[in-house]
Amino acid sequence: MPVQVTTEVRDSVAWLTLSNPPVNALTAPLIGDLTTALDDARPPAIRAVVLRAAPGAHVFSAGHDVHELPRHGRDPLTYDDPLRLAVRRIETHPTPVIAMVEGTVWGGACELVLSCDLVVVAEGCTFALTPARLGVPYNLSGTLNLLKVTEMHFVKEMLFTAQPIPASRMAAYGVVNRVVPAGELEATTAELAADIASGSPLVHQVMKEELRVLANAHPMTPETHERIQAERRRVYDSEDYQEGLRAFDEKRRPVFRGR
Ligand code: YXS
Repeated sequence: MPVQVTTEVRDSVAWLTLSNPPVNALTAPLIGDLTTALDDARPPAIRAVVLRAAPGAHVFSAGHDVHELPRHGRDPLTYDDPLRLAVRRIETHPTPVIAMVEGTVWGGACELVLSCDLVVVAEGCTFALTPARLGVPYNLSGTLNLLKVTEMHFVKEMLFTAQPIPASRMAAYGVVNRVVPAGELEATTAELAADIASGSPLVHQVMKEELRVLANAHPMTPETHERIQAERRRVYDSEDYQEGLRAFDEKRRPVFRGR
């Protein structure tokens, strides 16, 4: 199987390109290749990482590979799920990771992009959080990751409507750092990466970890966690969950009946 994440190193910046045509679905093999590429992109040799799709991509990533979602009675987003592994791997990577985005971003790929440390997008880019369209009970660390980067009402609009949100609104809510014309995307990202690469990698590593632990500092009792997990189980055990997956396979809009 061809490698689904390729790496090019330029001036101590590692450029990682997602390469799983036609829509960069986040399959387990792709996440494995992403992890390997990140393992090879460590300081002090590498001072910054850029995560991108192929130049001119219409779809940055269609999110979790729907065909890999469990069909019967299993949590689709467990701790060891490929998407969860990828998000944590980016969050704990010892150098800053910049997401350079063109095209459309869907589902769990939105969280993957937003788990990066900076986000630079091309005009025309959109982000769509789709669990409600697929019947998937998103998980606690995933919804927390969204809350960490923007305001509650905006998170709820994205999650409850599951509609593509334009780059301009993502920037207005502070979710992305830069919105630039597509022709300037790579140069803008390269300039940001160069600025980062000229800084102290030791300081970057400790400040990134400080920000991660502070942002994740949310007390929750074991009983509360168990209650939420029980509520999530009712969703992934539901007929609606089956309907969401069936509708995707049949390329039609789902009809959710709330059971
Ligand atoms: O029919 P073929 O075999 O040609 O395959 C089609 C699609 O089925 C396939 N494909 C995917 N396969 C696995 N996982 C996916 N997420 C996925 N998305 C698409 O790719 C082939 C080309 O798709 P097609 O014909 O629709 O291309 P298009 O250019 O017209 O449209 C591209 C998209 C991305 C707009 C469209 O494919 C789409 O809306 N895909 C679903 C996006 C989405 O809902 N992703 C969320 C996945 S679930 C997830 O990330 C989390 C678990 S959650 O749901 O909780 O957020």
